[in-house]
Amino acid sequence: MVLSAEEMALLTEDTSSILQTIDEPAALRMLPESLLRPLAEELREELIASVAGSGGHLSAGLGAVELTIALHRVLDTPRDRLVWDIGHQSYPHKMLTGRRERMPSIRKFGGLSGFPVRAESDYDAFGVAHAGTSISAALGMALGAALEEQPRKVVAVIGDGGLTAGMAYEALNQLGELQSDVLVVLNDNGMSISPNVGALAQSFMPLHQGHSAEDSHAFFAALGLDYHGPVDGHDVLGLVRELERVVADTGPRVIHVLTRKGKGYDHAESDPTKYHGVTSFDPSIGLKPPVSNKHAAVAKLGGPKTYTQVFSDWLCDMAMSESSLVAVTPAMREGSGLVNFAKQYPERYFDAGIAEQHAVTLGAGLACEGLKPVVAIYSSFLQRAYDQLVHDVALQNLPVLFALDRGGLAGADGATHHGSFDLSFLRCIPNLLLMAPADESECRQMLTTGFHHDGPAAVRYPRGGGSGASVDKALRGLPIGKAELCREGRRVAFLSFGSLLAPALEAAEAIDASVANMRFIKPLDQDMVRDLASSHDLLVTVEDNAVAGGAGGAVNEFLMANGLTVPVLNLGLPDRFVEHGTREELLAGCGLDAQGMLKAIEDYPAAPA
Ligand SMILES: Cc1ncc(C[n+]2csc(CCOP(=O)(O)OP(=O)(O)O)c2C)c(N)n1
Repeated sequence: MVLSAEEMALLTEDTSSILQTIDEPAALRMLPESLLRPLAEELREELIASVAGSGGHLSAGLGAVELTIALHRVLDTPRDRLVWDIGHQSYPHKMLTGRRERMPSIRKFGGLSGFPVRAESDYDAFGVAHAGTSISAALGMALGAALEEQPRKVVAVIGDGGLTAGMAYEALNQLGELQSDVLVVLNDNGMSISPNVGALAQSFMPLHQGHSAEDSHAFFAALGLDYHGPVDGHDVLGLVRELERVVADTGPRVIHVLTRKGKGYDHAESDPTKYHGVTSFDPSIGLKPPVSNKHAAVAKLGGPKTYTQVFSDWLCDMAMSESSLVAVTPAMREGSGLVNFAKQYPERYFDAGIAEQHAVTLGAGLACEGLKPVVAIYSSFLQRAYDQLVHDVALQNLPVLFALDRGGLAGADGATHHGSFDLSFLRCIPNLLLMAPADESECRQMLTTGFHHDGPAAVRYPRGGGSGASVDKALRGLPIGKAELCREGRRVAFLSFGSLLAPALEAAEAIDASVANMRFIKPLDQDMVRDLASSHDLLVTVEDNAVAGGAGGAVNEFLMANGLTVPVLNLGLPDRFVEHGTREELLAGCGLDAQGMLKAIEDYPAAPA
């Protein structure tokens, strides 16, 4: 490629980097068109190197490199509003909007968020991470701009996976009616985290083989949107030209952009699911290959399992003995540990798409027919399906088991993904059996307990591993509503709900306190609470959930209702959104390690002397 003098001048002597000259999108808009392709190459290379160092979301960003450049080139961001759906594809956007230098800090405590956040940058028009919100937010912005007579453009970028979320259709439906000035960019790579599901995804599928767009056109036209495309999402110049045309237009319109997830990094292109979210790795060899069979066997025997793996094993074991077991996931086959089950029992496995509300009511329907549905769902994603849980499952007392992964602080994904509120919003629902395991073995027992319970049940467990407790292979349940006294001490009694039992025990050692593993948030072991209240000077409740309305609140309510007047210290998550970092860092920051617990007791006005 021959560069003009002007272009050469841009490549300063000490650097051949175009990317370094782009501190803000305004500079990208000044760039000669001929440098857009080399810029895309550089951006992609730096993205790979950056995520290889920091860990984080990779495949989606790789697929959105050209699209991101073209959007910032054509739009006048941040005056024009660019709304990402989910935002896991926004790393290139962060790199072009003044945050390149801080990329190594992404998802680390005190560092950049892994998702767009309004407080982080003016270019992050809307905070996202849960799918399907972009078109609603964009429509709201467009209506706002119209009312305020602001001539700005509003663009929502949503993936074909994001477009399986019901909310996206609710928004499209209203957008088509109001005929507002919103451009929807459909970034279609045929993938969610795993291959995308649903009838619409199937009708998009032929487009990837270069066939006609008639069905997609008809679909969007029926909703009142002008359809443009499909366009090649990796031809940056073609994209710029198409976007210039479509952006200049007004009204509700969609541009259908075909991309490849993982584009430009062979490992990610051939296995985009594996590279969807990664830990740090050597980019020259990719993620570590699976350990050899011999080593895998050793790891299997001795290595600690994550709670997700414990659930995964339990599900397959239980399915073998119970033919009525069916499993439902809202698009989280890998994250929720359903890969083996899906392989072994494909006819009993249902991926509902990114559709938590539908997934929960689907479970209710299955239960009506005598099946035993297990709905595996991240705690924070269940937030969206609250009414379905109350109205469709609990009110009808249907035996649906919820396996809630990522309960409590989830770590690097941050505030949007912490399961901080589930104990609060679940324990007030009648009929629901609610359990939180202290270790991996108990998790398996609770899943069994919930499965055999004749009504709705939920087991909430944290991200990652536990104490490494060896897991009893038997499918044994627990007596419902019975806690376990783990340590007998004096004066102070810890009542631990869930995975913080280990630090509670450590703190108890230091002050010779008693410790109960409460196991059940609902029904509460009232006898245990009564006994501890009558024999101790202070009760300390411990949970990896918001103090507001949490399991400790259940203890307080019981004591008050029975006129028992012992001082109670409720330890749990504070009344603020907790940032990102490692789970250990965040727990310590919330005073939920052993030292923090001891300090809280020391500072408590009614602590025994
Ligand atoms: C409500 C909700 N459920 C599940 C997820 C987990 N999740 C993150 S990315 C993703 C797939 C998104 O697919 P798509 O929108 O097509 O983007 P791509 O990664 O393919 O670029 C899923 C299911 C989420 N973010 N929000």
